[in-house]
Amino acid sequence: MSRRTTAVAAAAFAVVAGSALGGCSSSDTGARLTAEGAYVPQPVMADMASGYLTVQNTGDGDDQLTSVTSDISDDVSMHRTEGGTMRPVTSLRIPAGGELALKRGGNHLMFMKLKHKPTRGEKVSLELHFAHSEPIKLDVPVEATNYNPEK
Ligand SMILES: [Cu+2]
Repeated sequence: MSRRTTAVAAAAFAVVAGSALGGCSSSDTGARLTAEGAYVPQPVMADMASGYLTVQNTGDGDDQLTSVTSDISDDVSMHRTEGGTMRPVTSLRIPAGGELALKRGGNHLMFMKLKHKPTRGEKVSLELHFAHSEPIKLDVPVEATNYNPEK
């Protein structure tokens, strides 16, 4: 009896874990999203960190990143960088057949009021929420402070 319950629970967990590993999500509006290359540089300050990632949309419908939640902060915002200044926005577009790139010097995530300062080698959990697609959960590595995969 209890053995059977355990097997059912394990199967259910495998399904959840499988979808989380893929980092993929689709919607009834035609968006097909994949999140990749996510990282958080080890922050210099104790109360604030940034985050970067790319969301690909291989579908034929647009979507929007509308919010991000995390285990290290209850206050995660999306920032758009224009002309050297950054400002918070309520959504970022992910065009059909295109991508939303959050990278150094450009649009990015900001984690405010950190519950603890993440250090290199640690993983930060992120959940991306979209206007149309199901959320994508990610375990994001904390990299060196100056890490930049673009260089
Ligand atoms: Cu910012």
